[in-house]
Amino acid sequence: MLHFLNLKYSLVLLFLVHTVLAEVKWYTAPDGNRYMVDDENTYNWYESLAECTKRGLTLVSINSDQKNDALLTGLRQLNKYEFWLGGVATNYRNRGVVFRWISSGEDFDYTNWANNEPNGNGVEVCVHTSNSNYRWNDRDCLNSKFNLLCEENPNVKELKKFISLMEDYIHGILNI
Ligand SMILES: [Ca+2]
Repeated sequence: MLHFLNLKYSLVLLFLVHTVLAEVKWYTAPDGNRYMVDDENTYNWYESLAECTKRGLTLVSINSDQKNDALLTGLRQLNKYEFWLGGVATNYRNRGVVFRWISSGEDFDYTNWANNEPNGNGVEVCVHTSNSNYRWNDRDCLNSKFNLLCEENPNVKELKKFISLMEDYIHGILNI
């Protein structure tokens, strides 16, 4: 009986430890965008994408100076610098290396590459923030471990806005 109880308490303790380790933080940037961060554990790019996805989120895309500045306001407070972004490269036979955002499928328009980056020539395929200036580097997706950063999928956010507008519209028509 004692043996059984010990096992039970051990399992409870294991669960608690796991829960504490898996704790993530949320913060709202000055532009209203919300981000989820796990700065204790390290993930490769695929694990980061999976962690975001299973929470209904996605890896972050940065398509303007304004979004970049607002995002970095929060990240600087954590004193952590290396986060995977949702940028990924494809090496096309006729176009060469093209970087795009995984949440939207859009090619990079805005960029914030570090000096002499990207230099991966389609071998370093995934993009992350690096150093204290958070400028971007292309890097091997599988063997590099960084912090986790997720956001609500911008397309899902737009869709929710659209559905809410439609609901208001229909309620207006039906007067309910
Ligand atoms: Ca690189």
